[in-house]
Amino acid sequence: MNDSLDALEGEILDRIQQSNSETEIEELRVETLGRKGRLTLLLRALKDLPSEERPRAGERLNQLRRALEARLDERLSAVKAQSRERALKEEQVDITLPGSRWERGGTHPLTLVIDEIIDVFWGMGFEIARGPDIEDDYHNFEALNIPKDHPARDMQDTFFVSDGRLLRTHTSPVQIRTMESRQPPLQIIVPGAVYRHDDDATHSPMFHQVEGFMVDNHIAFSDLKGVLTHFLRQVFSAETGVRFRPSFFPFTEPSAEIDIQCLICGGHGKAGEDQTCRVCKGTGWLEILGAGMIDPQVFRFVGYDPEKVSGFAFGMGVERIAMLKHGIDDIRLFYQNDVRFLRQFG
Ligand code: FA5
Repeated sequence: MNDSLDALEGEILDRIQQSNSETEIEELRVETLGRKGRLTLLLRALKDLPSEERPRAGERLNQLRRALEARLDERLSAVKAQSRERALKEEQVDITLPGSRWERGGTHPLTLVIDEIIDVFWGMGFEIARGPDIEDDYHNFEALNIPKDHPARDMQDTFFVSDGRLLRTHTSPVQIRTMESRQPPLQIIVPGAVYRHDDDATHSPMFHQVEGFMVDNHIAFSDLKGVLTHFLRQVFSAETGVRFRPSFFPFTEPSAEIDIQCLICGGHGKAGEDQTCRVCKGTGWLEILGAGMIDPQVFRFVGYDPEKVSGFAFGMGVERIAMLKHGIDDIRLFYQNDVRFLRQFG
């Protein structure tokens, strides 16, 4: 019995010494001292020994149990200490390293330009109105004096949604919606997204417009010229060339398109020695605004008396203005979300 106990003691002590984790030590404790442990079974078998051998064997077994318990506890604390030390080393924080920077977001260049446009008109007493992106045919076309099957509809290649509704092709429907629900005097601007089936360096399928209109008793074309010239001088410089060109819109009469000198090529129409400027396509001018005196027919649609009220309206492309202000020659850059591009606008 003594020999086999010595062998057991040797084996268990060896294994305790080699164990390197808390689980291993716990498993060893159960295997040896647990309810069905090897030593526990031997202790239980004491009762089968002849009574004269029992005290000595009992003493030896108990001494072995205490010794094993002590070594298991000892090894357990050593393993715990080791793993704490390892964790401390691995998780050590180098407080001398520079902290990681928080990237700060910035306002999108188009939002900056819209805000600037709003500011200038706000200064002239205009209020802001908004309308739905998904419009009905009546507000986008009919009430703006563009009847069904009229060729003027081709000027704004339209995305249709379901039930005859469409993505608004301009911000002008908000003119109608506002006049339907309010009476003059009105002095409103409408910033917002619009949609057309267009896609090249200066045309985007989704772009932004700011519509503006003023309606009262004696509004004249000179008011339109005054307001727009002041606006363009504020947003660009007083020296930038501006021209009003006769044009046609079904909802204004007379109508004009307002061009600004191309700031990309300086109005020369050339990008290099012999390359044509791709923004103004060699003309030296870029159209940024459509405008005119609100057509009497539009006033009739909203229930105003065209004999009593008059007004002007205009609509500008925000992207075009942003491109000119910042010398950007491709409209698609605004939507590609390249942070190197966006960062330049702070
Ligand atoms: C209109 O949309 C009229 N509703 C503007 C208007 C309002 C005229 C009130 C009279 C009275 P037009 O289709 O020309 O007009 O567009 C206005 C401006 O939007 C253009 O001058 C141009 O700067 C910009 N624009 C037009 N199509 C695109 C496009 N696909 N991508 C970017 N900008 C565009």
